[in-house]
Amino acid sequence: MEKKEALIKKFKEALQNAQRPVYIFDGDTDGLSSFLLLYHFVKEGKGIMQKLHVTYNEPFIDKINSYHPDVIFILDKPVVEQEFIDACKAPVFYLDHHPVQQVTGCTYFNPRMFNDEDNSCTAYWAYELAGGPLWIAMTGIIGDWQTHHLAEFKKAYPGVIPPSVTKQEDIYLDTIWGSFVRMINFILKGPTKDVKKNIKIMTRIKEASEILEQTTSQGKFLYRYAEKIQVQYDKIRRQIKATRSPLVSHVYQDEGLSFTGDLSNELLIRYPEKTVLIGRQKGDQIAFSARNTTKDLASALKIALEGLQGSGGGHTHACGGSIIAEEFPLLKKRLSTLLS
Ligand SMILES: [Mn+2]
Repeated sequence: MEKKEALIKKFKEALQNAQRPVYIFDGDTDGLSSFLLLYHFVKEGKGIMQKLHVTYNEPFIDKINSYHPDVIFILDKPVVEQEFIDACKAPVFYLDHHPVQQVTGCTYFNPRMFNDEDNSCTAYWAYELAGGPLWIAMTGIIGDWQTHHLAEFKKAYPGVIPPSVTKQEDIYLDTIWGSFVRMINFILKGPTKDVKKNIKIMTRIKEASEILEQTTSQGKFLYRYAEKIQVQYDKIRRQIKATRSPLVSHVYQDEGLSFTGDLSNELLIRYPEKTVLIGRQKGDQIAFSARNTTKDLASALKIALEGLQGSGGGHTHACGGSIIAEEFPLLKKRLSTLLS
């Protein structure tokens, strides 16, 4: 295996030589920030946000190859299909921090290859490569639940995070910077056409204050967009109350916006001792996500789903699945018993 420094050097060279890159990035703040950092460095190229795994499919590959990129950067994607990499006609540089993938035919950097404990987010590495701007890096870092460069950031941007606040959870929920990160997360939601436009505008934003204080028309536009999404998020959020049950749970109707991850994040911070169960209903199916911090959720879910028309699984403290709507209350009841 190549040395870490040698790999970083290869990425830096690729970035310096890039003339017409394509960037494929994950559909969250870490992915977006990583893209923006690289884009600010190269000042050229085409960004493509991808919410799902990067898999081989012809229209997608055609879209990329027909742009005639000289290099392809894949950022913050947990899974990239080998077939996809093989079909790319330009060198692929894959930067990520999720569990290590077995991929060939590309230059792959993942901090976990060198230290399994190191899951420093993609924006952190993109900042290492591109060197700035720091506020963009901090959007991805805080958005990805990390605190790299915090002291430096507080100094460079006084006021957005009070000096005494150091925990990620507190930053996320109770500071100006936390609300900024959530705003950026919200501009990635909605119809594809709108999201594309928002991303394009983001490439033109020079300072966070343009958005936070609405000092430019572009900043104002993004602020207002985020505000509209926020209203819908709050409408759902307000309906959720914790009871004595070990579960905090809620089902909302799918209206084209997915808030499952955001709701789980916020609720888990507010109720760290509980298991958070969020469902998104579409027709007679409910797609759900469950998270907690201490109890073995994966085992409980497996038992709770027995005999039900649903499926699910995942990690010890983070699971997902789907079930027919009429059986959701039963699933809830069982989980509540198993996790109490
Ligand atoms: Mn990430």
